[in-house]
Amino acid sequence: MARLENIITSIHDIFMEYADDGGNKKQLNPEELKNLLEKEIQSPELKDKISVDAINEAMEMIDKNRDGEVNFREFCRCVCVLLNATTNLRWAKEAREARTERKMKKTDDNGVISQ
Ligand SMILES: [Ca+2]
Ligand SMILES: [Ca+2]
Repeated sequence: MARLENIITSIHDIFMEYADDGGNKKQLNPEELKNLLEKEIQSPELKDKISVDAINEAMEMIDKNRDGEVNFREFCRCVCVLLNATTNLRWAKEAREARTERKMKKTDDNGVISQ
């Protein structure tokens, strides 16, 4: 399977796996959402974006139609927010590294030994 297809399938499978635990089998209740976020998000940067400790806060952010559960569309929106956050962090890191590299190169051109 192509990489993007693989990711799309994985997103669907993860949602269905956790949504299937209780109540509506195609929606995440707050407990199911908490379990999903705890187990499937490990990096501190992303944990900062969605607080598992304050699950009501996370629920408020994700549950756009205010029915108390997260449907697949709401979950996809949440994944997009996390994808954007990850991409922004990565690009910011690359920009910082490029600036540092340029500074070091400049210093070298002036004949100063850089550290
Ligand atoms: Ca459910
Ligand atoms: Ca909802």
